[in-house]
Amino acid sequence: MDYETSIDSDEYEQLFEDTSCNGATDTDKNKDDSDLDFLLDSVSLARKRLEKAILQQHLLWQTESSIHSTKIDRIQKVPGLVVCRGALSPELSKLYFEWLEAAYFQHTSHDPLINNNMERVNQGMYFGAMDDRSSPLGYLAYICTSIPGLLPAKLQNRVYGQGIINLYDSGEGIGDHIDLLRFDDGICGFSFGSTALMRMMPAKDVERASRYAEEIDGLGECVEVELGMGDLYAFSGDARYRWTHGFPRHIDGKDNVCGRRISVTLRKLSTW
Ligand SMILES: O=C(O)CCC(=O)C(=O)O
Repeated sequence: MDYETSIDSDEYEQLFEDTSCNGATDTDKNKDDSDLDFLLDSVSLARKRLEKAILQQHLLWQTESSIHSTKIDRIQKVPGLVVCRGALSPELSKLYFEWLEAAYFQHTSHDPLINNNMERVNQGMYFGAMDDRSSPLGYLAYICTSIPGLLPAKLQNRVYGQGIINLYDSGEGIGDHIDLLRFDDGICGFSFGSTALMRMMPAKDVERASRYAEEIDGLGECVEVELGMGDLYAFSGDARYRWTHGFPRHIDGKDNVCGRRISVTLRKLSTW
């Protein structure tokens, strides 16, 4: 099985269990089989479309070297925070969004309050070397290593080993936190779908902030950064270790995410 998808073995078993334990008829079983086929087909179709576009992008870059002239913004108030607007084209970003939705969140309702008695699946994980740039996550990692200045030189050429895929529907967010210290310096994130504001605050207690989201007090001024479709951000140094980041559910009484946002963050495990 493609281990980048979140269709885990429990889910497969559940599909088959339901038909064997409940006196299911052949018709029920055929329906479940066809649901499963449909699910797998839609994931592989979305992936094929994306991989084709990635290949075309590679060919384009070989001739235009545009990746090397990609512009980055350094957010002065947060040392080590860099944003690269439109790191991925709108077309490619759309294909990423469709593939991520199909592969990881196929059964997750757009309404966070509807869960069909199941735990809401809003996160997927990938472990393994992301060194194949023809694969969807490998290509994102390749971009992070290729844009000059995105990360300090010593962190630039690396193989990322962990990806987290987060889903946010309207009114959802993630508490202010610092990523676990077991991950190395240099964390990159891609934003797909709806625009959202990322909030960054200087952390009082780094150890605590890396364990307990939302239970920390910021030291002072917070910095908000808008992230849209295809944008890439990177944290190193202070931005990684001394500032928290989070996506508040609401800002000025309004939903921060309106619609659906999916992010992919890439990390490398620390070697200590
Ligand atoms: O959604 C994002 O861009 C950030 C996700 C995040 O903070 C995390 O996975 O730790």
